[in-house]
Amino acid sequence: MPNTHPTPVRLEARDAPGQPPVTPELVELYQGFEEEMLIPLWYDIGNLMPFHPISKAAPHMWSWKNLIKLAEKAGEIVAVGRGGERRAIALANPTLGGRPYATPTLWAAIQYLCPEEVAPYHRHTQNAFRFVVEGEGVWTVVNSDPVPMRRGDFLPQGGWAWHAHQNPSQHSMAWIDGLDIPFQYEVEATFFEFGPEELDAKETPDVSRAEMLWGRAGLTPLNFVGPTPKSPLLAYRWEFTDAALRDQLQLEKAGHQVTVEPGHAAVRYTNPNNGLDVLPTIRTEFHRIAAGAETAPLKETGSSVFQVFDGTGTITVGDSLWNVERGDMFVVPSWVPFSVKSDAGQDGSDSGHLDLFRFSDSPILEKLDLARVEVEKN
Ligand code: GTQ
Ligand code: FE2
Repeated sequence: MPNTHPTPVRLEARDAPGQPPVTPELVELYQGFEEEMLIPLWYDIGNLMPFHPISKAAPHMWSWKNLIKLAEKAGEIVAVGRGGERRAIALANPTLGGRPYATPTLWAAIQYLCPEEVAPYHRHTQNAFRFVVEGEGVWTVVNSDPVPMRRGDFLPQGGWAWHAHQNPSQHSMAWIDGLDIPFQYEVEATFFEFGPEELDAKETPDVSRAEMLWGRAGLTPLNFVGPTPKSPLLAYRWEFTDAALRDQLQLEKAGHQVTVEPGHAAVRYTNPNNGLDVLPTIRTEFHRIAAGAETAPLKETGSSVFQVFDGTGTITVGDSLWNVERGDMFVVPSWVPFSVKSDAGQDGSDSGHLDLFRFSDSPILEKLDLARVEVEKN
């Protein structure tokens, strides 16, 4: 949390390279700066204007086995309802000051809902999404439109939409949330409102109204209120994502260059009404690395969070190396080289690719002309 008490300026005249000689006049000058709340550029600007980004965030991995165990325990002993709002447990990056920040801009959490529970309506300026790595039975309700959630589904919820979650089923369900909470907090642009305690839509249809209107690629309903900077499509179903990736790899095998690199198929979730990212601040993608394939080490400005959807492999982020399996989540900080290797399929077959869900703050960097990518030279 930022210090809301005034912090005095402290300037120590010191004998160091690039610093003026320490004289009584300099000491007096620095006292004047302190009294007037001034800091000269030459004093200590090094880490404010580095030659390249040096992230405060650490590469870090959270194992799903541990996350789900603790979420289940929270389900037993922590109620969900007005005030706390959500049984969401945030990933706290170890070098971000004990705050619930996965990266300097992104919130990532595991959320858990027990049978017959309802997480009540609220809305906020923060953009959000859900991604389901296992289970089903919860409907997320967005502006009165109930949207069922199942394994592999991606469900965006743009800022300021009313949303609640209900679990009419007889089993508990977990999923992950991604939001731009840290970003909006740092730029001080957040608003929040409680909604009604009772859900207006109690029905649990198989298909959301959003999918009925927007769920067919290339077909835009003529009678809609636009523009829609946040995606009006509220669910991107696993069957489509899976088929798109399968077909990319199949076309590649047939000799067509359609993948981002050999053995690496990928799709971005986009807003069907403008072709841009589903949310104005958060990019979301799904990557499939064929068995035995490896990605080129990349450095990018901005930060990402990944969740392993399926398969096993090795992740390298800077000096960190992790063996990952289903559900595991990890952080790639800004300008830290990142690469993935998918484990070879059993007995050399090409089954058993590594499937990765990814979200990042790239739309923010792109809008501000700050996006840079570099292939890491070995
Ligand atoms: O489900 O509405 O992880 O408002 C954090 C804030 C989830 C939600 C989070 C939220 C929600
Ligand atoms: Fe929310």
